[in-house]
Amino acid sequence: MEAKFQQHLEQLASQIETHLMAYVRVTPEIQRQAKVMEAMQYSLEAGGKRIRPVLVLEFCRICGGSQEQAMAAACALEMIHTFSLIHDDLPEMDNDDFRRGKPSCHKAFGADVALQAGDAMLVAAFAALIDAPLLTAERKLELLHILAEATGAAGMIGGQIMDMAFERRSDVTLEEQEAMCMAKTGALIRAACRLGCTAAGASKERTALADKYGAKLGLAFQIVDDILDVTSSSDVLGKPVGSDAEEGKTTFLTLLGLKQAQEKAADLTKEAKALLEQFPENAFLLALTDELLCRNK
Ligand code: GRG
Repeated sequence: MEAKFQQHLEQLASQIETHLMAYVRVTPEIQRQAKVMEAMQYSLEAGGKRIRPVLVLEFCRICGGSQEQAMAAACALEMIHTFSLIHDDLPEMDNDDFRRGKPSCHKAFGADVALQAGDAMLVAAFAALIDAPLLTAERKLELLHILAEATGAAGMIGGQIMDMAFERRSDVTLEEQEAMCMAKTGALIRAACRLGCTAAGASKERTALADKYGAKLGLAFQIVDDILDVTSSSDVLGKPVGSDAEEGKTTFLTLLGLKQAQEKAADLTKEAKALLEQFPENAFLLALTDELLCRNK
């Protein structure tokens, strides 16, 4: 199972990467914007686990859809995620010099280009869906709605705004921390599951189940992210570690301690897997859910 799982994961990631690079190809019409395009390519090809697009493709598959139907949504979501990482690393935000094992976008290209590359990536994500092959206009509209809601002030960006406000406070409660992480990290992971189901034309009930799974996985994912910031190394993670503690940030670790945080992530993983039981051909997603709990980066 382990080897088969790894092989399938690598195959999906490689297909996603091929499609992603096609969206940022420099064509003769955009020669003058080559620097920004280069920065977009740099951040997109820097690697990363590709969890969100893999979830899109897999939920589409287990809901009876094809990879071609879901690929544009998968790439669009990874572009939104990459935009958020580029902007998150900027000096005005987290000011991180490394990402995915390489100098962050602004370190390689300057803050002005990185800002524009992030903006252009955000727009390219929506354009990818608008131009998606094989989907009806109605289905594209549903997908665009999911993507917009998950990205905006009610989703990831809203979570980032909450996170920044929490940095000025030392009395953040567990409930508030969960709400912030559900938006900042959970929104895109939930969207991944919903995008996959919607691309396949799954029922509302099925899509709602996938959304519930995504909510649990998203929270578990962020708890593990907080844990790794303390227990891992920058070599393994490809980005600085210990920054949360350095900045005195509230995290699941400061609120719960290591043991309880690990237990909470394990409980959420178990609940997420129970929801997956209601889907056919779920072996890969079950293994992925476990893998994300035990990951080292
Ligand atoms: C200007 C308010 C404002 C917002 C801009 C910066 C931003 C948008 C949002 C920040 C969102 C963010 C960086 C969330 C972190 C989520 C997270 C756990 C990221 C790491 O995801 P992985 O582990 O990364 O999947 P890889 O590199 O593997 O893709």
